[in-house]
Amino acid sequence: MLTAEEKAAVIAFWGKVNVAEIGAEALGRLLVVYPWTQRFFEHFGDLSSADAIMHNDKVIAHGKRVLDAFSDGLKHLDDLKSAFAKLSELHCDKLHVDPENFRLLGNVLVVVLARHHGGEFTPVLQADFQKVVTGVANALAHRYH
Ligand code: HEG
Repeated sequence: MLTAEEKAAVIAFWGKVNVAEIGAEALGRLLVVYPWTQRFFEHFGDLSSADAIMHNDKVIAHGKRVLDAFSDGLKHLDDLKSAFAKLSELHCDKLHVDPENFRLLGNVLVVVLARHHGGEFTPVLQADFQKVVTGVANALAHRYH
């Protein structure tokens, strides 16, 4: 998927990312920009406006949780399918999340990283990172049946 140099560049960049902040913003923006994704989070309380979503404590906490799991996955870039097998089963069997949503979140994540990291998130790095989010989305969808 990526050469050794590309993987090293992605991981070095990721080391500078504030996972809690970026996770909260990415999940919040997913819910704002693609409002139908809110149906999975009705038990999170007030999602009635962009402001309510972006300041919702449960959204903020869950965004961190999701991105922590994503970070763990970056340690297994050669075997994302195994790394995300358990989470794939959970999202399929228990959470019933349509896997298309993994792709949407990956794309939102790239946008949020570009906003926060600007010049440092070079087009080359962005292209490599796009491959990573696609790989993670495919891995999370892999155990669906
Ligand atoms: Mg999912 C729970 C990871 C995308 C909806 N998600 C979780 C959990 C993790 C996780 C680690 C907790 C699992 C547990 O309870 O053991 N999620 C995860 C990753 C990604 C992702 C790594 C993509 C990179 N999730 C995702 C998307 C949606 C979604 C796109 C829906 C639009 N996740 C979802 C829901 C829960 C989790 C509804 C349960 C939340 C709760 O009730 O606390």
